[in-house]
Amino acid sequence: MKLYGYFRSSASYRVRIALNLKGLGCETLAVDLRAPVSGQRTAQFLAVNPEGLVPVLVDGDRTITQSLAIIEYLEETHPEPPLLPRAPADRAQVRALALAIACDVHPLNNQRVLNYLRTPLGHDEAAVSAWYAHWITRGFEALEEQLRRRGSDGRHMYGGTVTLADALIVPQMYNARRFKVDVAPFATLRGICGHLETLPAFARAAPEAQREAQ
Ligand SMILES: N[C@@H](CCC(=O)N[C@@H](CS)C(=O)NCC(=O)O)C(=O)O
Repeated sequence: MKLYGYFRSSASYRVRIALNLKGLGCETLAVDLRAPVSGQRTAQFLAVNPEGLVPVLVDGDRTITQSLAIIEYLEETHPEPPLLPRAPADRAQVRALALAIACDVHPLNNQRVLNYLRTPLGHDEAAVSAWYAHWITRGFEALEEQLRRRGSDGRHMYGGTVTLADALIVPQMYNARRFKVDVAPFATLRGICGHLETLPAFARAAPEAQREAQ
């Protein structure tokens, strides 16, 4: 398998976590998202993914885009250890937590969205940072409340084992810290990430642990 990704891309980070949890080897094909390289906009990469987004997994003659589709593909092709609980109601809860991040927080703060706020909309860096912090804060407030209602174990987003939702929260927390969002109010999320980041599968997936970061 080959993974097109970028070391600081949180969507790529999610997939790296899932690959590590399942003990799967994967060749990394680095796509530098930084201007002026903007590798995601090259004709070569757009031929791989017309959306111009990473990650993309290539498995044999299959090309799979979208991090959650990739992780569910890995889950179905390599079921152990499971990243989704067995019971349908529990699976739905885990997916709901993951989708709250992947659909309702992350896309609003994607690089292309931030760039559009700057040009052509003309917002300055203070306004862009406020936008960024706003959507992470709203998302994290809702997640904290979900965890409070459900009674989190303080180490996982759902139940007592690592799930898909854990592979989503750690990269999102990384983004929040990187962009200096105040995460102090989110004690449960911080505690969960603090635990997960100590696990080898998560530590080896961290942006700083990637070759491009060296
Ligand atoms: N929903 C997509 C999001 C992918 C995505 O937004 N990737 C970002 C990096 S985290 C990207 O490639 N951004 C390039 C850009 O904004 O131009 C997924 O989950 O895979």
